[in-house]
Amino acid sequence: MGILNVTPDSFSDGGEHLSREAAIAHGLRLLAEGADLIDVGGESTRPGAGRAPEATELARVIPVVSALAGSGGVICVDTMRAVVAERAVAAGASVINDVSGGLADPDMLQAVAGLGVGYVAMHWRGHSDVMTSLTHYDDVVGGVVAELGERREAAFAAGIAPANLVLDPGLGFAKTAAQNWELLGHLDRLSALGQPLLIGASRKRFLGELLAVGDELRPPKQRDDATAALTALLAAQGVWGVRTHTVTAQRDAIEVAQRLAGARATTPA
Ligand code: PMM
Repeated sequence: MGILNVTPDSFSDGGEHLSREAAIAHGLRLLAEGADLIDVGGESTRPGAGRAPEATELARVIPVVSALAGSGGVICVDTMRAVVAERAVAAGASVINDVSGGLADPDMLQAVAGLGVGYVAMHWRGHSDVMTSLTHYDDVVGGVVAELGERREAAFAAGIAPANLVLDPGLGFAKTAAQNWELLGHLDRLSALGQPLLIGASRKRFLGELLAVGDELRPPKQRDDATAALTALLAAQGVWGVRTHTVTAQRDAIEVAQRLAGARATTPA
């Protein structure tokens, strides 16, 4: 899933694709590099960010979705708003990626059920301006499994088909770096929820902390090799997808993981 942030302030690429033309060109580039889905977002969720007004989000996202629809890739829209989801699907999107898992907008789950499209429900505890204060868990893996399980039940109760639901632990959303690693180390417990998993690790701060020199974090654009290393390990565990800023390296990582899994599955002569 290639990331197309049409925002002035996303943490690693804010402002780079804010003009409609630049956004469309970047989306086409991600598809040419082999992305299966393009995730178009018009609202930054970096820690501390405030909400973008609905009209602003619509103005950023809808023209880009319309232009990319029919280009061969699946268009996904990263939004917490039911109205944006409805307008995006009318413009050609077929998956909604909701970082709040239906918690931010009480109309979202019903809207997605009515649209009959794919839905990514991410684990979330509150908006970006407060999420760094929401990192208390007795057991982060157990807590995220329980809370994501509740979102899965709410999605099913609203009428979203099980085949249309993907779950995401929401790395960095109300989680510390150590908690992100703990979740990544126990994905089998998230898989036990019975839905495909999407993982968004690309360029995130916990990778910058891992690769820091002294107090100096590795800058976001120098976290791509670590992102690809993680992608290979995630692909080996059978995750459904990775949400990423760079596509070629992730495709290569997935090829390596799949080829190795194939070799393991064959019995030596
Ligand atoms: N991370 C960001 C935004 N949207 N959606 C899902 N499903 N999972 C994520 O981990 C996720 C997301 C923040 O990253 P960005 O600013 O690079 O888009």
